[in-house]
Amino acid sequence: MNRERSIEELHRDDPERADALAFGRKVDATRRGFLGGAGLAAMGAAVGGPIVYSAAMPGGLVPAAMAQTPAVPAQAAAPRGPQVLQFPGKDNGLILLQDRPLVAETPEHMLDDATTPISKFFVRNNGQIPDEVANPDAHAFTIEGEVNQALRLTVGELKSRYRAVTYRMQMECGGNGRSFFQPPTRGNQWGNGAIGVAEWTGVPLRDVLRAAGLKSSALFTGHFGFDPHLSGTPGQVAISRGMPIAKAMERHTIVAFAMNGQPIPHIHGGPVRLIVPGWPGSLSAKWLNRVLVRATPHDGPGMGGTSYRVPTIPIVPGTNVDGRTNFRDMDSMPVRGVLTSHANGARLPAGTRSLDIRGAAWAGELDVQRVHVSTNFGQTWRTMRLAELKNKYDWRRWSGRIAFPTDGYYEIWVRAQSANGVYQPHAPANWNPQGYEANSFHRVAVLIG
Ligand SMILES: Nc1nc2c(c(=O)[nH]1)N[C@H]1C(S)=C(S)[C@@H](COP(=O)(O)O)O[C@H]1N2
Ligand SMILES: [Mo]
Repeated sequence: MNRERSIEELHRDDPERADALAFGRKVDATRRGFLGGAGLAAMGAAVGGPIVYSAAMPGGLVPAAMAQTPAVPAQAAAPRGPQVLQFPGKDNGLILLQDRPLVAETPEHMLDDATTPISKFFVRNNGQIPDEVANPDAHAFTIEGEVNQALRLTVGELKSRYRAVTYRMQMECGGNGRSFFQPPTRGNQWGNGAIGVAEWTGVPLRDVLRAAGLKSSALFTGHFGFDPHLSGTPGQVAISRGMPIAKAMERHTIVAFAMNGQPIPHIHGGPVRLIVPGWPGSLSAKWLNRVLVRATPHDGPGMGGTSYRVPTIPIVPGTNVDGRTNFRDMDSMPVRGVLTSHANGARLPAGTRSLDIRGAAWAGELDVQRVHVSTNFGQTWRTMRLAELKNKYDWRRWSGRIAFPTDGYYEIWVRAQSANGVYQPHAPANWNPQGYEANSFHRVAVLIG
């Protein structure tokens, strides 16, 4: 479990406690940010042991250990703090972010498999969960709009008439990391766990589009699923997003019918869904029943305004803007790395002097070229080993060994660098009203002894 809270956030909730925890005494604004000897001792007590590299600790930093709240079973009376998802086929430990619509996150340490098992895969719904179709192979979807010949295909026909491919690919929610924004933004308060990397089997969307015949006016897609709107209003669409035709024609964009070698489970959009790897997960329409090819950008719910859009000119955090000007649609997801071998708050036996660690890193359209780990608040960084990719849009699994000079409190910081040289930032940048692209370092507290 990992919910880092900034000093501002802690101050907003309980300023006295925040000061006491961070500085060991009440402070006035001028002294805030300076760690005295008394403050350090108090902070060490709060995190359970001496902070070994305290000399390198940035002033005002709230230790990762203090930001964590253990998840509790959903039915227990717990008005605050995260709850655990209870859902058939899902492991214990996924964090329930919302009941209606159902939204659940995979905590970073549960992303330790090279291929994310279905039992650990995050869930994001915008509407109701639809009724399950009785005969999956008889379920049909259509290709309509700017095509020569509209096409209606059953899942059975999709499987028998087209050649399927299987790739291990990222599917990451556009809002992943949102909880790290300051000031907070609206939407599900994801940590870094709105990501799953499954083996997806399906037919390239471009093969189906070509069969329908794209007109020269075909510029954009719009995707529709059969999940009812939250309100239950017939005909009202829960979410319908679309993409430029070039991404639709990319060979890894597929109409998927299998996930990790089995029919896509109902909760993940079976019998058939789109997988649009490396771009916001909202494009990967579940319960697919229609792809509309358009001559203009799509305008379904989830398009326009500040939805899945980020500023092209940075705005003052907290500003109320409508996104109509100086915003662009999101495309590739940003670079992000996580530690998966140890959970935030892990305790290690006294005398532990080295530790094998591992994790994952990904960067949407781009490859990851480096993963660095620091145990001294970013003073020095060690380069981790990267595993091979199975295919484009796979994630980079990484591993390495770190050392600890003495017992005490440490934070393992992970930062990845994408192929264009860009590192994850210390704190999320380019604040935007709906909290997209928050990709700051992953911080994991460990206590030795
Ligand atoms: N029909 C439909 N498709 C959808 C959604 C939805 O609510 N309805 N949610 C989208 C969003 S925002 C994400 S992040 C992914 C989540 O897929 P998952 O639940 O399989 O993890 O599905 C996308 N496809
Ligand atoms: Mo999403």
